[in-house]
Amino acid sequence: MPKAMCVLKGDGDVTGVISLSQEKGDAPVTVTGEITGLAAGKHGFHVHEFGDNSNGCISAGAHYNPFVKTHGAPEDEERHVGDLGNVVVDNDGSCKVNITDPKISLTGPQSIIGRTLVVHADEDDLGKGGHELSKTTGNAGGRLACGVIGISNK
Ligand SMILES: [Cu+2]
Ligand SMILES: [Zn+2]
Repeated sequence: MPKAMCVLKGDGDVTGVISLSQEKGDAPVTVTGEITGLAAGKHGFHVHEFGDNSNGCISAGAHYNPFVKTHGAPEDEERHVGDLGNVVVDNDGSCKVNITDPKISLTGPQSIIGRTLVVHADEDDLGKGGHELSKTTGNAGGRLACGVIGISNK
């Protein structure tokens, strides 16, 4: 089964290790792992278009959006493929990621391998916040850490 890994790093103290797996090409992808260094609360978590971190997380471009949709929640039909919603950080600072998503894939022409996972400073409003950025980024703020999604040997 296809498996992938992503190590999140940024300019600050935020780091993370994320594993991704998929039973077969059209099955949902399971995204699990742990992120440290984030403030308590919700933080936007997305697949961005490019596997380029040459100028930091900003080089990863916009949310991965091969079907030219508007930004939304993971459960919405109208969403970017890369829209994974928010990760939640407990009051003690721990953040366990456990997402199962039907729209991302690790195989085929819309595979996310070679693209970038980004965790943001602020909560993703899932397109519903009424801010001018809600329909493109969820107004999730700066990019605290990111990493290119690569093929895993585990
Ligand atoms: Cu993002
Ligand atoms: Zn989006």
